[in-house]
Amino acid sequence: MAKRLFNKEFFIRSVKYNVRTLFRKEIEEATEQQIFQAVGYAVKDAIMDAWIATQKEYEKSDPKIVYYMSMEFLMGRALGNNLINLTFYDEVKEALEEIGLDLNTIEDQEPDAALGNGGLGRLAACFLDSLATLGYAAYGCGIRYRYGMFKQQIVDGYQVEVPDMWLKNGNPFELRRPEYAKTVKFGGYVRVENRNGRNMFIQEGYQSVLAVPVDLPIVGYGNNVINTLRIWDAEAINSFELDRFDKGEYEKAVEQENLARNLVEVLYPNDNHMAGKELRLKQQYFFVSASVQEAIAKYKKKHSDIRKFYEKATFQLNDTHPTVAVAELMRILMDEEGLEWDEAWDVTTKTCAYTNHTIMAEALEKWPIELFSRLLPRIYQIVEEINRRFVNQIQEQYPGNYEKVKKMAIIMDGQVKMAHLAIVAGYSVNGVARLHTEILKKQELKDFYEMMPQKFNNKTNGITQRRFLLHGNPLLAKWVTAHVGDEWITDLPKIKELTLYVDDEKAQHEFMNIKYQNKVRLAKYIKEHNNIDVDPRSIFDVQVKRLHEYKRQLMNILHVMYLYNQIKEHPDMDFYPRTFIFGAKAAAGYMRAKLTIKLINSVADVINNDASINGKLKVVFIEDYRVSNAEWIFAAADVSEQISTASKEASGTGNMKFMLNGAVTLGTMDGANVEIVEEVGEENAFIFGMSAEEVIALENQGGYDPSQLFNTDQDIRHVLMQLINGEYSPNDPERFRELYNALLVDGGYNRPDPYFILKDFRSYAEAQKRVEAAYRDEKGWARMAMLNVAHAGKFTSDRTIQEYVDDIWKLDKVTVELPEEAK
Ligand code: NBG
Repeated sequence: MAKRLFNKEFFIRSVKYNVRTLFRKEIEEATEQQIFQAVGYAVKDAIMDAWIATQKEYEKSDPKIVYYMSMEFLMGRALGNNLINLTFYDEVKEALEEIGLDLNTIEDQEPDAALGNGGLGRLAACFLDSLATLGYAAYGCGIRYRYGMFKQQIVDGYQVEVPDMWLKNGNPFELRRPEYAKTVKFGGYVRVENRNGRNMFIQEGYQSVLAVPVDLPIVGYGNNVINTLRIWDAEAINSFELDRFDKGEYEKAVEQENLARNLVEVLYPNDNHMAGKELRLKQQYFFVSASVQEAIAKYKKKHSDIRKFYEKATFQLNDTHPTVAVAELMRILMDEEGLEWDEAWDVTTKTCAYTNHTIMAEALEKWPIELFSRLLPRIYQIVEEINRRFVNQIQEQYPGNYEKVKKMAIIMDGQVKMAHLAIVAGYSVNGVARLHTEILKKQELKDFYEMMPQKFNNKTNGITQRRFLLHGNPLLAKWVTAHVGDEWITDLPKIKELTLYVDDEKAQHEFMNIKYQNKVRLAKYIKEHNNIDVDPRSIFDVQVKRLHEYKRQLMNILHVMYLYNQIKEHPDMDFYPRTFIFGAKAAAGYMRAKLTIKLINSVADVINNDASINGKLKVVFIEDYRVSNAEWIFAAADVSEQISTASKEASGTGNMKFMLNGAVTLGTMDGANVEIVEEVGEENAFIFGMSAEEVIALENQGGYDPSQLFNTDQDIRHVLMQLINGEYSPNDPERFRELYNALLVDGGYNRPDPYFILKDFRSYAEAQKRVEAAYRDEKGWARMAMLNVAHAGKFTSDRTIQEYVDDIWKLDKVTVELPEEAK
């Protein structure tokens, strides 16, 4: 990989200059935040030449572009990652040291760009990294939320949400581009006017808002390619235009100001759950309309035949959130470009592709037609027509079968079903792991699969090794490079050569020592943030992800309660010290999830302060789990908890980050765990619990009766009783009754324990026993952990993106040369 030249003197001068011009200070007087800003601007400078060169190359060679449309991009911090991908992280670190600055401290000043909830948003971020690194022309299209994912504080064991003011100090990497602003219209009505025999649809009486693009550079690794994440900000249309178009009505002007202010104010903090709020639909149409307008404008600069738009552009819809793109594209093609329905439909169905990320019913987007048609009157007309034609098609193919129509129509029971719209109008529908795609085809989307099987395909998720190994775990990254060379950075399967060393005692020793160093680093973080002492020699057993019932953090903490009971009952029992680490945000309105956080913290309080168990067991809840601290957490983990109810976790991507960092999976046969085990071998993971098939079969029977378990299994009963006898809430014994009831009375879907926590409990506890036994065998464990690293090759997002390119997008590869003077 070509390393770009780094000019140290120039860089240092640039940092000093920035401190002066931005803050009127010398370096010695500047605050850490100011230093971060100055360094950030210096790095953006270093990016600029390549960013310009990339744009020029795209203009010249005119490659097909993928527009990755997503409500969420969970980018994390940019500084360290940009330096890594520019290939001069170490050089900058050194240069800064020369002037008395520490790069790690500076990195710590940067707020995470947390414009996403969890896996779906982080996947989008990994995809952008891979697209740039592989040299494909891509735009991320999203929203510049003024407040990203909330900051989580733990107060008295409870989650408290604090607004995330990530932009308060400014963002050195962003570039505002008002010259490309677009107008987006909401509400009003549609007037039909016949002009020269053609019906024109004219939206009137609407409110409009200006969408202003803000660009962030996406640095490819060592290849001079800089792609763009374009996030849209909202502004009121200026009053001059108001005068002209809206006759200066004061109220209207204020309304438009408010609309602009509210529109991009905040990210809805729901993971795998639909908010159903009017503002959310507005956000969706806002960024989609602006992005589609932009894509068309870009195409028209070079091409005159809009009927061939799909040859140069493709829209990937990240879940159903951007699905209005389908109708917006139809609208522009017909109402503005003058195409007939059939022509516009041909273009649209060759342009749009849809990724499904979940089968959770509560996550499926359905909008009441009242709301949808009021907010987007012209778009609704188009969706109605798409639906009318599709229903005709169903009836032709399945004459007299009204069940099919009821199940498949886009508009039914007063609602617009966004997934159906995306499938009907898209040329590709993909799931995110093999098992998930199979469940889509055989269960959730069975009818659609039968009608249009050619659209369905699988794209197992991946992660970028550049952030999650090279940046997040420098010790291990260096060690891997020393053993197998550095090609793994852009060709992860090369890491497989590590298998040569798994039985080598020296290598095992070094590997375990690196893990130990990383555990020390995390232990320090925990001491600083939680004031809990944890022993880096204990097993670090980690579950970090969004808090959701199907992910079963409750099962994990119930098992911890069970272990504690065991230790108390048998004080002399042989027990390998364990540290159970949790990190999770709960959606602000998700009461049962929030109560689970309180339970984890309450259990932690009791156990961590019980001197009688000699520190054998520790429980830590890491506050404000996010991308930046995740990098450290993965690096320090021994055991990766991936314990969702089988069939519910579409893929998971944390599982892959753990694997790459040498943690062993303790999990169910769900999502991508299935493929992880396939790669590394079942003997190098700890698998337990019901299979997806068993879960689905049991669900179809209406669930099961956990009272049997409660009555016959003393240990389970003991733990459950502790939820309601005040063991962990002495001054409010009823506090956790809700969790007890969910497990034994009704946990949703009108049944007890809908996520089969108690059903899988014994099997889980038994797998945990196997973990403990395996960890005692130091060499065996080292071997197993190393094999996990060695077999992580499949799970790079570079592989995933190449599959999207080959099977769906059909993009051309681009190479970018820097002009002489910029080299
Ligand atoms: C999530 C799934 C994860 C998956 C990510 C990325 C949603 C709707 N889905 O299992 O729960 O890894 O998407 O595909 O957030």
